[in-house]
Amino acid sequence: MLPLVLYDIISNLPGNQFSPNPAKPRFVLSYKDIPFVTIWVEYSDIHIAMKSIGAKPIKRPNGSDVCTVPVLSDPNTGALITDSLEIASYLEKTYPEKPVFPNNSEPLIRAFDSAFMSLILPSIKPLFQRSMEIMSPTSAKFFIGTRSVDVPLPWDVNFDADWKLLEKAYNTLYEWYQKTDGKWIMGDTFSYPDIVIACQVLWYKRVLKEDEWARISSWNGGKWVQLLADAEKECKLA
Ligand SMILES: N[C@@H](CCC(=O)N[C@@H](CS)C(=O)NCC(=O)O)C(=O)O
Repeated sequence: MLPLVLYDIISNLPGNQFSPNPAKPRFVLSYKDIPFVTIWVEYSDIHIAMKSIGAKPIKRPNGSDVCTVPVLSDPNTGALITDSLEIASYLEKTYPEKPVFPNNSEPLIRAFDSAFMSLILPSIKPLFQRSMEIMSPTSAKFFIGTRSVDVPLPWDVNFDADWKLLEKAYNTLYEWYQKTDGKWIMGDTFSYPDIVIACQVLWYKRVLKEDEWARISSWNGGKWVQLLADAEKECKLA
């Protein structure tokens, strides 16, 4: 089997990885024992680099086309897939062993993915601020320019209110997890929503300052740090 190719975002951090969307396919590939290599792309070059390999664009809020990462190229089938959820869906259909959508749960997982994004989006500003700080100056400028269209500046004020909002979102998530008996959202069965949440927490861990990360680590009895550690172990990434 030829290794698949995952396009992810470069950063100033050792090992590069920070962005939650490309992290999701990384976890899925690793969980399914599928060989892959990563190509690291400068944030400001994503559109041009992904367009040049023929990736499908999505619409920005202003209606213009934009190519995003993650993109996955599978030389075994010729597939070129954009969007973390579509990549997970493709991998599940093409490589069904070790399912991440167990028991025909893909429709419900798609609903979860959208509900989770809506839950955390209102408190995204501090994360955008910290992400921009670990990019090259050119990418940081580009990131502010494009992301501030749907998440208006300033990102660095009102930190406390944003943290409270984020904590509230995780309290809701914690209530969902409390409805099952095991450590995963489907009880003893590991699945894609656990990956989605773990990748979000990984983002926080990678970009936040120590005191900010300590704050998140303390929420819900350490549930989120533990979930990240468990998911990394399950996906053989730790
Ligand atoms: N829903 C998409 C979101 C992808 C996305 O927004 N990717 C960002 C990086 S995390 C991007 O490539 N942005 C490029 C740009 O704004 O020019 C997914 O889950 O893959």
